[in-house]
Formats: sequence, structure tokens, C-alpha cells
Amino acid sequence: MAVDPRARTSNRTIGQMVVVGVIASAIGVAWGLYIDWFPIQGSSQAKKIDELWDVLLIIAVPVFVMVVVVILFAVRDYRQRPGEELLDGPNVHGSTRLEIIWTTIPAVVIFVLVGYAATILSDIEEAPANAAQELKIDVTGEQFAWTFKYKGADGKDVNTTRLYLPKGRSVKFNVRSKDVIHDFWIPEMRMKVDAVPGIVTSYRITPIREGNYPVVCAELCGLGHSVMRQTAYVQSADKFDAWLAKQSAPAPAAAPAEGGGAAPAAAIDAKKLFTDGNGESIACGSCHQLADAGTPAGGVGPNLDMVLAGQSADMIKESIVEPEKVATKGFPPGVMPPNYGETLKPEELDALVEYLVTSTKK
Ligand code: HEC
Ligand SMILES: [Cu+2]
Repeated sequence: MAVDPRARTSNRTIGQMVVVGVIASAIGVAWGLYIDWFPIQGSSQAKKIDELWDVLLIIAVPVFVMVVVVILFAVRDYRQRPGEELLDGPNVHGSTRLEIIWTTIPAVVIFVLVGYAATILSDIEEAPANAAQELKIDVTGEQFAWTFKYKGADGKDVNTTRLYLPKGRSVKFNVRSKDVIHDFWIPEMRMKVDAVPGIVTSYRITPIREGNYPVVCAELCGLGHSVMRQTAYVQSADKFDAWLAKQSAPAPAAAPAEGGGAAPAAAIDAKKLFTDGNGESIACGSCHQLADAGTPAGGVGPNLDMVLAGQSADMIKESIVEPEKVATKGFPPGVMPPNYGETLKPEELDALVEYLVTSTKK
């Protein structure tokens, strides 16, 4: 006897679906847990976030499999066969029992997951027991670099483009933007927040392993977005303290005495201007390699030891103030900040140019 085409789902079919679903879910979950989704765990927050990911995956994969299995079986059993072109479907009315089940189960799953995710969120945002111990760092994003400001031992600001972090200590970043929306992210630390003009956003991490990790911008912010990358250096707490103490030590060159005849250029530390900026100007060293200043290779901009050798002071000055005028071949235009004419004082600019002329002379 032919099966009534309007009622093909038998207990046998349901049994097949369950078997296929269970096997596919097991494979999917095992595969999902096997894949190395993330970079190493650099912060205590990273562990908890990765655990949350695994739990979500264990629940989400079977849900996905269930939906796909039902679709595939429906296609197999209910597709139109020859001779059925004029047949109508079965006259089915709602089933209150089914509707209650398919509303309740997803609702319960979602409430449980939301509750669990909320506890993880409050865990990873929790302030350390000893709030005074926490290191606070001001992070400023602008097209196309990050700058970091620490409070030195004597309360003096320490500005830098290299992010140094102590292992094992809670760090709170207060994030700002000078222009458009950026997003401050160190993938190994997992946490991430938009830098929004006009407001201060924040998050905290506790680094748990020493090493160098990329700092990236995770919000499309303009031509140089993809190169808005720097490095976070996680060091032992002792090394970090020594670094910070050294940065906040008084500058060797004292300001010229009032009315004194000291040449202003002598008071300007051009190398420091190059490596750290003046607080307003973005540090050149975050993009350019320069042997004398010890800034690393691999930046966005050309290696200045190579391109500036033998160039005149006028040419160099022009390249700094009007970077667009002569774009360097092979490098992205529109990435070097166009406003050094404003963010650098004229005497700072001159000191910087002179420094570049002498330090790149062969
Ligand atoms: C955000 C990254 C970035 C920063 C910060 C930056 N530059 Fe550049 N710079 C570039 C890029 C990219 C180029 C090449 C494209 C161009 O010429 O505009 C460049 C080009 C140059 C050139 C021309 C090189 C040549 O081939 O003649 C000079 C000189 C220069 N920069 C000096 C500086 C100085 C000095 C500073 C700091 C006051 C600085 N740059 C800050 C990215 C940067
Ligand atoms: Cu950005």
C-alpha cells in the first residue's frame, strides 16, 4: 500500500533524525572545541572569555545541527514527486502543545546563557580588591596611532607610544579619541573598547604572561586604519617599575634660566620628540625606524636612516609639514599626520629637522 503522501513522517523517520542529529552534533562540538580560535591567553580575563566561548559553542552547534537536520529530512520526505503537482498539502491546524514546547525550550536556553554570560561579564570587569594597586593608563587614539600616558612616581605625566604593562597587576585603560572613532584592542588580552570622541571609555585587564603583543585599532577609522598598530610589552612588575621610574626621572636638560642667553634649541630634546612626541604631536618613532633613536623596524613609514641620508634640511622639513606633497613610493599616502605644522612648535620642528639631518648623515 502506498504511503499517504501527506503523512510521511513516521516514528522511524524521527528515529533517523535523532541518530543523525546526535552524531553530527558530537562531531561538530568536538571539531569546534578542537579548533584553535584565539591567540594565546595574555590576561586573566582571556581565560574566562574563552570558557564562555566554549560553552556557547557546545550549545549553539546542536541547535544549528537540529535546524539543518529537520530541513534536510523535510526536503527528502516532502519534496514534490511526479504526479503530485496538483495535490494540496495536509490541512494542519496549530498545535498548542508543540507551540508551548518550542517557545519554552529556547526561552530557557537563552535565559540560562544570558545569566551565565552576565556573571562572566561582571567577573572580568571587577575592580581589584586593592584599588590603589591598580595601574591607570590613559590611552588616546588619533589618526593613525595610539599614545599612552602614565602617572610617574612623582606625579609627572609620562607619555609614550610603547605600551608597557606589568605582569600580574590589574591595569585600567581610560580610552579617548582626538578625532574619529577608533577601537583599542590587544587581541591576546581579549578585552576591547571603542575610543569615542568626547567621552572616556574604559576596561581593565590583568596581564598574566610576559611578552610582546600587538595593539591594533578595531574600528575602521580612515586610510591608515590597517596600519594603526603598535606593541604592548608585558614585563615583570619589577622591570616595569624600573622603566616607569626611568621615564619619570627629571629630564637632564634643564629649561633655560629666565632671561638667560641659552639658545632655545639646546633645551629641546629632539630625540625624545622623535620617540615620544611632545604630548600633542604623535611620536614619529611609532611609524619610522631610526637607528639613532632606537625605534624599531616594521613601522608604517619609511626607514628614515635610508630615505633621509643626504637630504637637505629644507626637504626634510617639507616632508614633515606637508607629507602629502611628495608621497614616498611604496608607502600609503594619508597616513602620516598632516598637522605637524601645528602640533610642533616652530623651534621644536627646527630642532627635529636638525636632529634628522645629523643623525642620518652617512
Ligand atoms: C602614523 C604614522 C606616521 C607618523 C606618526 C609619522 N610619519 Fe612620517 N611618514 C609616514 C608615512 C606612511 C610616510 C610615507 C608616505 C608619505 O610620504 O606621506 C612618511 C614619510 C615621511 C618622510 C618622507 C620620507 C622620504 O621618503 O623622503 C619624512 C621625512 C617623515 N615621514 C618624517 C616624520 C617625522 C619627523 C615624524 C614626526 C614628527 C613623522 N614622520 C611621523 C608615517 C608617519
Ligand atoms: Cu583607528
